[in-house]
This record gives sequence, structure tokens and C-alpha cells, in this order.
Amino acid sequence: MTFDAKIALLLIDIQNDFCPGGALAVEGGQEVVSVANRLQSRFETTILTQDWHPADHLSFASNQDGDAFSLVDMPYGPQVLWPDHCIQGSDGAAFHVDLETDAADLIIRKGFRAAIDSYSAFFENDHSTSTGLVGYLRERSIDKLVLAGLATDFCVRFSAVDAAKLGFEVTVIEDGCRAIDLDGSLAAAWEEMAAQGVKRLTSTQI
Ligand code: VGL
Ligand code: ZN
Repeated sequence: MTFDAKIALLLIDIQNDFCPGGALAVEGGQEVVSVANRLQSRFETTILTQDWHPADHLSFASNQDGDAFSLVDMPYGPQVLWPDHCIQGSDGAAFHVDLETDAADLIIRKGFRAAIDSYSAFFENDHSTSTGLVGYLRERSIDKLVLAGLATDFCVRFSAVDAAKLGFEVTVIEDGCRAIDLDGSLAAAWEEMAAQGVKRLTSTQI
């Protein structure tokens, strides 16, 4: 079946750097592309997000006194340090070449301020700076979201949880996601999403 205008597909960060060979490669990351494309054909509205960092971004271990994948305290709370990734305009920041992007209504970029990271498509990591996405969705009377993309336990998780807290009905397509899984972050992600009422379905169940 296809879905009505009140529901949108939100595809999170399906970019080269999160796929094998990329700077912050997620195991099997490229496998979400075909799932994402199949899903898109069933939705009137698709929105893409794109992780989009300046080279001096403070989530990069190279710009901090710390190792990649360690935690540091930022003014807005704990922050994982990452390898340099998704640098604005780089090939790593580009969408996977096989991802269908022509039909997307909106591409929302995030993480473009050097001093603050943004996992969620809705709020930066201070949980208060808005990306503007909620206003866009409300203006279009969209109240249900289906999410897929990378990575399950970071940007998909934070986007799904924020969306649920904002009152959207949220479904995450588990075979349309792949995880980084840092210190149990994948299990914690599914737990938190479930606690917020996020539904978990496969692409064939929806
Ligand atoms: C992401 C870590 C850093 C993601 C983005 O898309 O899940 N993870 N930046
Ligand atoms: Zn990032």
C-alpha cells in the first residue's frame, strides 16, 4: 500500500562516510540503501537528512584532546568524539550514490555549527537548538513519521525519540537501519525508543 499525505518517510544520514570505506563506517551501512529506495516509492513525502560538519567541528577527535570513540564533556553534556566525517562538500558527506534522492521534498542538514553536534533531525545535542524540521512538518500537517537510515543507535535513535516527544506517531524500520553499537548503545537505543512509544517494524511488515 501507499501512504497518505499526513505521513512522511524520514531517511537519516545515508551518506558515504557511514558506509563501508567511509570515515565512520557502519557495518552493512550500504545495505539500507535498497530498503530506503523501496520504501520511498510508497510515500508521497520523503525527507532526507545529511550530517554536515565544518572541518573544525568539536565532535571530531582531531580537534580535541581525546581519542576517537571516547567521551568528553561539552557545555551541553557528554559528547562522543568521532573520526572526522561528513565534512561539508566532501565525497564522504555525499549521499550514497545508489540512494534515490530526486524525489525528496526536503534535505535537512545538521551538525553545521562547529561547537555543537546534532544527532537528531529535530534538535542539536543541547536538546533545544531547533533544526526547523518540526515547523516544516507541522506546516504541512504531517503527524506520522517512518524512519530508516544510519546509524540506528545515534542519529536514528535521537531523531525517533525527539519526534515521539514532539507528539508524532513514529515507526522505525529495523531492516532499514544499521548501528555503530558503542558500549551497548544499540540495546539502549531500542529500549529508549520503545519507552517513548516508537514502533519497531520491518519493511515488509509496514
Ligand atoms: C552519526 C555519529 C556522528 C549518525 C552522525 O548519523 O548516526 N553518528 N555523526
Ligand atoms: Zn556527525
